[in-house]
Amino acid sequence: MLIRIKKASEVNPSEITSKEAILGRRAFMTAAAAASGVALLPTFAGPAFAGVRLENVKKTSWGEAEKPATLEGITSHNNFYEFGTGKSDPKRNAHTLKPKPWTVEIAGHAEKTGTFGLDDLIKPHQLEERIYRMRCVEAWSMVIPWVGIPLGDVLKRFNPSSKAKYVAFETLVDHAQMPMQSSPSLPWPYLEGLRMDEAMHPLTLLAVGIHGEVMPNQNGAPVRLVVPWKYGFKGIKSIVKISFVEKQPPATWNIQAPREYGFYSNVNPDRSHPRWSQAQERVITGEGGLKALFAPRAETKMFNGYAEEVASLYAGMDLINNF
Ligand SMILES: Nc1nc2c(c(=O)[nH]1)N[C@H]1C(S)=C(S)[C@@H](COP(=O)(O)O)O[C@H]1N2
Ligand SMILES: [Mo]
Repeated sequence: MLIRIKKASEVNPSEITSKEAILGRRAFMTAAAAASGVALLPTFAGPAFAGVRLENVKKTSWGEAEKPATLEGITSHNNFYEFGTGKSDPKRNAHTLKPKPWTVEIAGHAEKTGTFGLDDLIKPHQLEERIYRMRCVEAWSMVIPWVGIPLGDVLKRFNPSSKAKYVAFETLVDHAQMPMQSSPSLPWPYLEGLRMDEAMHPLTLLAVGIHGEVMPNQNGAPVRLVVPWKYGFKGIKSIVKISFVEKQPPATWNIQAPREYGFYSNVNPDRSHPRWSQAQERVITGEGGLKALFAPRAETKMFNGYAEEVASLYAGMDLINNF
């Protein structure tokens, strides 16, 4: 059966509910309930909803003065090595990812742990929009209107113990859904980590949408991390596990090339990458061509412009050596 998905602008909320009922809810409930024993409603996780608006997203003042890149731009120039190493590979290949049903395991030093359906971790009514400038380590940037919730709001419900000094994240491993995991371009799963205070910082998000729509597969559906003062590779996609850990956890690019990519990865125009300067960036808007090469140049700011919010996290630290 072919089901035509309407453009977001054509869909009204009552239709979304009935689409859920028809397309996914029963199958999802069965699978998710079997996996976790919890009743779950798939409100934003799933390919059936690609291009469908998220409802009742609270607007915030974050980035209200910025002009976001187009959805076309944000979904056409990606890094997601599970779908290939080229910027246009994820758009072409990520259709094999099945973001529904989706569960996330919460593990480690916390009072409560277990496996949870995504809609149990992030309630649709909690969603807010925040427009953040995002800076890739490859010296390009984009302004992205994320939909999500602060990561800390999710984490604190599990009552992490005093042993939880860091938070570790893992992406799905599934060679059928992520065919390029058969290639050794990176060690799998993709791993990332944050210090506990970074994870709990109110700027840090778990995002489930972009431009008011469910997260496109190539951007890390159904749930990915967003840390706007760090280089883009900290923003791990398609997360299946979050662990409270005592020691600094492994992070993929740091393992892969420790001289080039540190654990902190804070945006820092004064700390060059060994092979290129980080002082400037190409601002990709998605208008007038998607290629970073033709995008206008801007000066990169310390902590990607979020110094006022986050500099205190690193007071007294040498940010050249702790890069
Ligand atoms: N699992 C996974 N997460 C990932 C990556 C990846 O290859 N695999 N690439 C990272 C890099 S280098 C960047 S710049 C951002 C890009 O996010 P975007 O494509 O949504 O702009 O995702 C990050 N998260
Ligand atoms: Mo990146």
